[in-house]
This record gives sequence, structure tokens and C-alpha cells, in this order.
Amino acid sequence: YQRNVLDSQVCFSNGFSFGVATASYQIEGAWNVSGKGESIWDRLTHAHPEMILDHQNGDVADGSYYKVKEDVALMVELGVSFYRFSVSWPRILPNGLSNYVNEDGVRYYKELIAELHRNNITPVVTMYHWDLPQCLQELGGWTNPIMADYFVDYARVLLDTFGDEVRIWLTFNEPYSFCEDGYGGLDAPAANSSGFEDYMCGHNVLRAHGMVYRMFDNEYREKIGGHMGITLDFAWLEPATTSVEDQQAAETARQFYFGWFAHPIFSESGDYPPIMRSLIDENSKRQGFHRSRLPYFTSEEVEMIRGSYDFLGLNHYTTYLVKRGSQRLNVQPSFKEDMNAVRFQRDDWPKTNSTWLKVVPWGFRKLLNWVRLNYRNPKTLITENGVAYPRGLRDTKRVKFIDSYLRSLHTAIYQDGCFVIGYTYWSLLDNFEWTRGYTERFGLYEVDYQSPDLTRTAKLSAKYFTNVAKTGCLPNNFADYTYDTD
Ligand code: PNW
Repeated sequence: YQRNVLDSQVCFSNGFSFGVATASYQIEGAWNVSGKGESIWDRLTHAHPEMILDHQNGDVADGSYYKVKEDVALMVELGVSFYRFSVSWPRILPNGLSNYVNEDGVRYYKELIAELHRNNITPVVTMYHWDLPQCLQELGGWTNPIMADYFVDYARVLLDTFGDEVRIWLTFNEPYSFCEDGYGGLDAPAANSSGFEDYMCGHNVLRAHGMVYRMFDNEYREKIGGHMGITLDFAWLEPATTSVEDQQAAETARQFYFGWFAHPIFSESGDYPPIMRSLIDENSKRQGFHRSRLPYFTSEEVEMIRGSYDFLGLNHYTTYLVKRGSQRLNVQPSFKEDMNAVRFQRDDWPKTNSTWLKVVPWGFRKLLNWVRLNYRNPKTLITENGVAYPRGLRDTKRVKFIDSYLRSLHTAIYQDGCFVIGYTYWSLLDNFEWTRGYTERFGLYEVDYQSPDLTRTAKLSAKYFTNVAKTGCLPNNFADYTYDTD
């Protein structure tokens, strides 16, 4: 790698923040300790180990439940200004409902938050990062409309308990992932019902988000201040060819993959994207259903959800090409059939240790501009970006990945005018990567799963990221972070 020494250094402005992220089930362990209830991920990994690549689970994970001081010390070393973590719903409310609060769960998050504040690190808290209480799944989980009310009750407990110490809240992490992969795929609860239950899940999650945002606005904002948003995952979708057909297919796919959740909340008009509404309505009719498989919001719900944000949390990892699918009649209805478009990646895009993640930094800039143009340039926090490579401390490839994505982000902000206020690396630590178990390592710090105390060790990328977080600039001299052998 060679850079012209005359290149001026790439720097982010003073107000721009750097942070790292994790999620409860992926790092905490202590799955049945001190009164914690069972989550849908506990259930899936215990009942169906064969559905996890290495047959593992999050019973122990990184043991972060016992490592508050140790983990915060790593963040101090990194020099990050915020930490995005999630609260485990069944750890706080073992029965899912708010009649009983588990005190040891409250103690753990209070200790974590206090330790962060002692070190000047701002907590950014996700209320729901996929670990639904199993007892609520027995009621149908997110397909049951009452889940929105229960989520409001849970959110109220969190705001009452932690509201004085936490100013930045995210309601949900990636509803697309947990609704589509959970109700139409292999993530918990692994319901095989795409084209039906995924849409029901999305509908209730959007209602739940809107209800919690309005509650926050009406009852908490004045008292505790703060900001509330939602994290959505946006892979960039580029037309496979310049044909009008593929360009239309790509735009339709964007409306299905991002617009499904972004349009109701962030667009000027609200509600589902018109193309999603019309395609699913038409398909449902043609398939002989008497009502659309995509539920309808009441006009009150449209208004409640429209504009229910202070900022957008955006997860971005990769890019896909899109071409028109062949509309097949008489097939099982599904999300993919409804949009009639196919996503794929080029073989010559650099591979990583995740089959779904190819290194395509230019997609980041395109995506951010699409968001700017479609949703009136919302205030955006990049809540996740990162990459998995095989185990090893000399992770030059990760350094290059982060550096290339940060350059793309820099261009989007300072040349194109996208309103992005911070960047979060996923993840602080190697962790339990859902159905890929411990086979994918995203951490800036390696976790030694063989050692009894789950030893954390800085990778080269931690050194690189420390430099970026502390200076706000990308290094001109890459030599410190690369080795000739790479
Ligand atoms: C994220 N995609 O999910 C999750 O929020 C994290 O919990 C997870 O550990 C992380 O990715 C890394 O796997 C995503 O296909 C899943 O673009 C898939 C995609 C993006 C994010």
C-alpha cells in the first residue's frame, strides 16, 4: 500500500465521535444467572445446536457480565467517546412483563453505565437487540400485536431505571434482520413463514417503535433530555447493469430492504413505501387472498410513526448487485418473490470470513447519499460497521477495511453533505455471531475462548482505531499498521 506523502491528511471535524458496539446475547454470557429469564436465542441454541455453525451458544460468550471494569478499560485504551451496548429484556424482566423487575439485572447495567461515566464514555443503549423473552415468543412473539404494548412497558422500566444516566436511546436493532431472518429464515425464532409473519413482525415493531418514541417525547424528554432513534441495516444495492429494468429492480429492492422500516419513520409522507404496498397487495390478490399479506396502518398509526426519530442509527457492512427476478407464478409467497428482484455479489469483490460480507467501500458513500436524498438528510449515527477475518492479532486486512470505509464516509460527509455525527465499529470484542457461532471474529480485541478467564488481547486494528479515535484523522503513514508479508 502506497500513499503519496503530499496527500493532505483526512480528518473528521471536532464534533464527530468514534465508538464501539456490542449486544447483550453476543457478549454477556451468564444466561441463567441471578434471575435472568430465557430468551429466544437461549431456546434456539439449546434446542437446535445443529442450527449454529459450530453448535455453540451464548451461555458463557465473552463473560462480559463479570467483566465491567475490564471491558471499559479496553474502551479507555481505545480512546472512544461512546459505547453502544444493548439491554437484555429477559435479564431485566424475566417474565417479559413489567410486574417483576430482576434486581441483579438492574445492578449490572447500573454498574456498567456508572463505570462508563467515570471514564467519560457516553452510553448509547439499544433496548432490543434480538433477545426476546421466550415466554413472549409463546404468545407469538412479534407477530402478536400486543407485543407492542409489552415493549412500551419494558421501555418504561428502562427509562425510569436508567433515564437519568442514559441520554441516547435506540429502540430496535435491525428490524429487517430479526423480522425477515427470524420469521422467514434461520435466526430465532426460526419460523418458516416469509411473506406472512415477517410482515406481521415488521408491522408490530414499527407500531412499538412509534409508541415508545411518543411516550419518550410526551413523558420523559423534558425531565431527562436525550435523543431517541432506531438502528436500521442498509447494505447498498447497486443495479447489476445499466438497463432500465435492473435500475428499477434495484430501486424496488431498496424500498423493500430499507424502505420497509425507513419509509414509515423517516419519509415525509410516512407509511410503507408505495411500491411495496402495491406489489404485495397485487400479489396477494392474484394468489387468491382476500386481504393483503402486508397489514395496513390506521391513519392515526401512520401519523404516530411518521417522524418518530431524533436521529437514524445506520448499520452498514456491504454491497450487493440487483437484477430483475423472473416473476414466478404459483410459488410460495415470500418477501423475495414479492419484490421480484435478486441480490448477489461479484466474485472479484474482496472476500472476508463472512459469506455475506464482501469489501465494497464505495457502496457506503452511495448509500449515505441515497438516505440523504430520500429522507431529507436525517441526522445519522453509524451504529455498526465492521468485518470478520480469521483469528490473528496482525489483522492488516481489518485495518484496511476500516480505513477504506472511513474514507468513503469522509467523502460522503465533507464532499456530499451527508449529516453523519459519528462512527461505531462492530465490535469491541470477538463474540457470538448468531447462527455463525464463534466462527466469525469481528473484534478489535481477540477473545481467547480456550482460556478460563476469556482473555482479551488487542489486535493491530485496535492500535489503528485508537489513533483514529484520539486524533480524529486517518493516518497518512500506513506502515505502522501493515506488514510487508500481507
Ligand atoms: C449485524 N447484511 O447484523 C448485527 O446487528 C450484529 O448483531 C451482528 O453481530 C453483525 O451484524 C455482524 O454479523 C447484520 O447482510 C446482518 O448486510 C446482516 C447484514 C448486516 C448486518
